[in-house]
Amino acid sequence: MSTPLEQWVDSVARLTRPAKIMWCSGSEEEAARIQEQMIREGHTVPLNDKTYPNCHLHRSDPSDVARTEKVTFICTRDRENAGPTNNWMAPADAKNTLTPLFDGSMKGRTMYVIPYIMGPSASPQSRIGVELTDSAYVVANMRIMSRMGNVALARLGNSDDFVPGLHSLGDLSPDRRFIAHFPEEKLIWSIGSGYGGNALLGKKCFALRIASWMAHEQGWMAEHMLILGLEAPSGKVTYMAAAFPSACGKTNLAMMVSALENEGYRVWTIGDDISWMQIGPDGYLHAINPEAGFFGVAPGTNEKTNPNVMAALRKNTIFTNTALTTRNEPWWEGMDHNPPADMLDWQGRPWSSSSGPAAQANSRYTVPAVQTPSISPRWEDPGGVPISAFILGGRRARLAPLVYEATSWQHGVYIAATMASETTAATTGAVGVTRRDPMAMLPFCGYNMADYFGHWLEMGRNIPHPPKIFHVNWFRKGDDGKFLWPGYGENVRVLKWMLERIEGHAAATETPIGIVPTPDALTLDGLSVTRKTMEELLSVDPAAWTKEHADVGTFFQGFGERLPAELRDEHRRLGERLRRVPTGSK
Ligand code: GTP
Ligand code: SPV
Ligand code: MN
Repeated sequence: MSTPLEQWVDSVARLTRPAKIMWCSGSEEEAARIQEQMIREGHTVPLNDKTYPNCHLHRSDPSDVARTEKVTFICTRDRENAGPTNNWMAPADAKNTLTPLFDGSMKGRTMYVIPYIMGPSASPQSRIGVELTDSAYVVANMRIMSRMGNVALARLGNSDDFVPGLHSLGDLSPDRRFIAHFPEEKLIWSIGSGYGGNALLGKKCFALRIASWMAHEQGWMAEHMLILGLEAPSGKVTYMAAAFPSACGKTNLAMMVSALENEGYRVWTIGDDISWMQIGPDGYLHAINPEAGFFGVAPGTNEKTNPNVMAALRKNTIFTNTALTTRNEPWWEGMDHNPPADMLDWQGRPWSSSSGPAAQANSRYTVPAVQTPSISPRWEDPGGVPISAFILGGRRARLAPLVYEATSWQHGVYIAATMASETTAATTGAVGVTRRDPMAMLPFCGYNMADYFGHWLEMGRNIPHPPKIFHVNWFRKGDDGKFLWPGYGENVRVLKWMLERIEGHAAATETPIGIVPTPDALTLDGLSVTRKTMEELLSVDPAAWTKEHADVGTFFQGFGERLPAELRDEHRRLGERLRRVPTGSK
């Protein structure tokens, strides 16, 4: 008798017709063979084995360098269950469209079977997935990003309780690229891309789109959030989870080297992208990081902005679409001031300063989480860590103050549901366009977003000690177009204010949009930010917010009757508060 997993593998092999099937064990010897295979295929080179031991540079197809939201589908029987913010196809139509593309797509190639656990191996909150792929690069990445191989098979046994994900490179043509999710069956089909969130199916496809559906059904939360611990001088660690859209600073905040380390404040990393949370026996929301590695943005990463990750990625790391120096080392914009001479750019072509960026704007590193010096001793705690704060944020050149706090859970859900951010290179399409990105989940929510808002409201009613909700904006710019706030390690000053709010003793003033620190409430010792800049960073402009309020109204209309009444109420109340502010005041 074959197991449910074996039956599925057989049926996929009959469709895709690989020359060979390889079950991944997760062993070191297997990892070495996969690396050799990648090098033979010609898109991967080993890096300097003295300065970057066991590291590789992979160049993806130039048309395949970011997630492609346009061809990402939620395939529910009823279109309404996918909602107005997702692309939808009927499950049968999706299968009819994709089956011919998978037909024979692995001919002459190896099909890898990757059983994996999302979450610490010993955690009851963890879940199992299995990815079938014809990409050695995907295997090498999944090995870093998840607990992969025999450890997952042992946990699965003969059970059918796993999320199947079928992936094939196909012909890599953007016209024949589809990332299809079948949440009712908990199934994923992805073809035509070898890149990041399109191809590493444990990450956005399972841990967010399918998991958000499961979480809604089962009463937990799957969120696009980093998880960090803020240690205070007393030694007490307070855990926080933060939702920022793609390429808006999650990895950097999670691994920050605190500017207040001398005062005893430091940051511990639990996760940098995804958080699975359920209510613990102590009445707090408990978070686990479902991933085992970091798939981080390279450009802008350096010894000053993120020394922890710079230390981490000196071994066992895969670089994707960075430049290559003559010393066989990776390079990207913002790594240091002076680009080394005679580099190859991300496509392997000789680079000169007139030929544009050397590294692709969404170039990335894949690094095991344990290699990060700031990794929390509790990062694999089977029970997760108790969360005291949710932090929401995005890129807003104008409008949003450095930090503000919601007056209640319901008000916090309104702030989360109306978040907006300027788009980045993490997804294909225009960069720098402001769009609504509720909970930083716009591209990742596996069901109707109005129902998802309802789920947040419901969770708030059920959590005895819900996290306090804050909103931050590290990206506000002055009239000169420069960032007003120094960001990175200095962001700990804002976290410290949050901690004091949680403990109930930080100075703050109420504004129409929420609770803002007084300019003196933030610890600014050793920082060259003037009082005037600080006031600008914390200012709330009623006229600009009145425009924002109208824009949110239009956004909400898209959800029709399904939008929870609580959010309509919060929206009306914000309008009233804004109207009460005397015009011309700040
Ligand atoms: P995904 O992996 O796509 O989900 O991205 P992320 O949210 O983890 O973003 P990440 O931390 O990788 O940062 C993305 C970009 O924003 C990088 O180029 C960073 O250098 C930059 N960045 C991060 N934090 C700050 C900050 O506090 N201030 C400024 N100005 N830039 C920042
Ligand atoms: C993001 O875009 O939010 C990422 C990178 O974390 S990817 O894995 O491509 O989704
Ligand atoms: Mn992300």
